Amino acid sequence: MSSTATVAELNCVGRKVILDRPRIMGVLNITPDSFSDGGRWLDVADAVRQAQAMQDAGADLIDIGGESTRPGAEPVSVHQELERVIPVIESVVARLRIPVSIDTSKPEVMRQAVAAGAGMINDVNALRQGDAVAVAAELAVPVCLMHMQGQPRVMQEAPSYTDVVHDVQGFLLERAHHCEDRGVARGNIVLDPGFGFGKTLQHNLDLFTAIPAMAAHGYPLLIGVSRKAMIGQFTNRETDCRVAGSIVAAALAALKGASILRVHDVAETSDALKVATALWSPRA
Ligand code: 7PM
Repeated sequence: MSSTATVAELNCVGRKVILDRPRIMGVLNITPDSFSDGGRWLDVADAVRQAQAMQDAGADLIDIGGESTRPGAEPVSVHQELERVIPVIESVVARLRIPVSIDTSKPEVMRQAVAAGAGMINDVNALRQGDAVAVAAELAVPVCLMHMQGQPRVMQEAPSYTDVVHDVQGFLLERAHHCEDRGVARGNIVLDPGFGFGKTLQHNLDLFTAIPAMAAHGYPLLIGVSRKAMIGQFTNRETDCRVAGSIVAAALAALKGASILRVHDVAETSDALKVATALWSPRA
């Protein structure tokens, strides 16, 4: 008997991400410091090299962001953000075969990034800024709606929930339905509980446990735990030494039903996912 179950896929302006197995989104941060006078061309070339290395290492998507969402970070202007990301998106899209997602909350950046070739929107603010929902509907690209309590500058001060899983799930489903009502295709919506965004360690643990329940709503789930504080809380290691902890967390998230893992260490995560999926339900 042949299986007839259809596999979900994201169509990122023609570049497809087939969700038949856990997929990897590689993080490419365009840092402000790198934009000193005269260094611009070199910075773009370096970003493209990093993106190419991630594709070679097994990335299925590259997430490009120019606005720091780090707890305590200061906001960045539309102009600054565009100046950072647009040249990189153009070069990366021209040279790589995998799609690029734009990590932004600003509707104008979404527009210009997609015009420059980006095929997906990753918004930690779940399209709550200005006319972001209308823009996403018009651009008709996949969009990741992430949950965040508070704003980056203050979100880790006193995270509080009645029932974190219930609250986060309720928020994400409400946003998804709101977006669908305004013209975003259901098949273009990806959900993300937003690990570390206004969450204590216990909140993160409760959400991690609930990955199967959250994945059961039918929207692909994106999970980002790479190098985050939670990994440091278990291992007592600084950001740069959280690779092993991060790949274990990514593999477990995948086994629990996550569709896309947002990671910094693509090669290691790629191996981990291959081994984890092979050994979890062996076919031979
Ligand atoms: C410092 C602390 C710098 C934390 C950057 C971060 C997510 C995201 C980020 C996520 C989605 C990071 C975060 N995290 N987008 N953007 N999901 N969809 O660790 O978990 O990269 S920024």
